[in-house]
Amino acid sequence: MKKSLIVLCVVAILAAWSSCAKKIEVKEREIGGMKFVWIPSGTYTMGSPEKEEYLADARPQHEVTVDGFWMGKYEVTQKQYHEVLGAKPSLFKGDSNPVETVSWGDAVNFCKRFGTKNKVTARLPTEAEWEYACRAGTTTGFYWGNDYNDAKDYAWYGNHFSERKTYPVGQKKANAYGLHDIIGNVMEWCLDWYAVDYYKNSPRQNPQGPFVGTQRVIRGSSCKGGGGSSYWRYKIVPTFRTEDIGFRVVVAGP
Ligand SMILES: [Ca+2]
Repeated sequence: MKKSLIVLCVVAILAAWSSCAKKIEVKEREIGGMKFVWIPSGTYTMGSPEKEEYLADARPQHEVTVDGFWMGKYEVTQKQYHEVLGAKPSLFKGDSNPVETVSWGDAVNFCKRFGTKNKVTARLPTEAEWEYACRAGTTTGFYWGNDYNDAKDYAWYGNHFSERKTYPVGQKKANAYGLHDIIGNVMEWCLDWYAVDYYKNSPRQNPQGPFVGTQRVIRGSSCKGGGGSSYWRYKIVPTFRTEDIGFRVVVAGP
């Protein structure tokens, strides 16, 4: 009896220690009415494990180091987009819903205008920054673990809701860096050109993607589909606009 009590105590202490160890202090700031969280510099393993045979372009896994940066806590909303560019392009209307039906150029233009207006250097995240921020220290397929079914707590993604539309940002649980909807709701434009074999040649330090290309990288899956995992990647021509692609903003640190 005594023995099992001791074992129970040890298990409880270990569980408490492990949940503490995973906690990351979330540092926030607000710029021009947009909330940002600090993503600290670090090194991680980018890309898909070998077992995911269909994600050939997300292999091999490779070590990447990124500098710290501020990242939009939420996807850019329709209200924010309208305030900066005076346009309302989205199909699924709602001030707090993510803006969509925006091209890569529209997203870049927003970042430039937002940066000028608020006297900061604003841009889209690189693909390496995006995955690093999404993983938030995890090595599992999703930042909430490996179970696709747990998406219902964390993302507008998967089979836990029937209406295939966007939802107001921030309704689902954040990841450990404090980012909401980084998976699901809308897919997110990244800064990089896409190349199928880029991971074979990627530099280790702050990779910026290939120098040229015809398609840009999008990440994160959406309310309508996609691969879901932190390492899933997709590509699309930069002029394309559709109702489940939006973006979030990165601001240079510190
Ligand atoms: Ca998203």
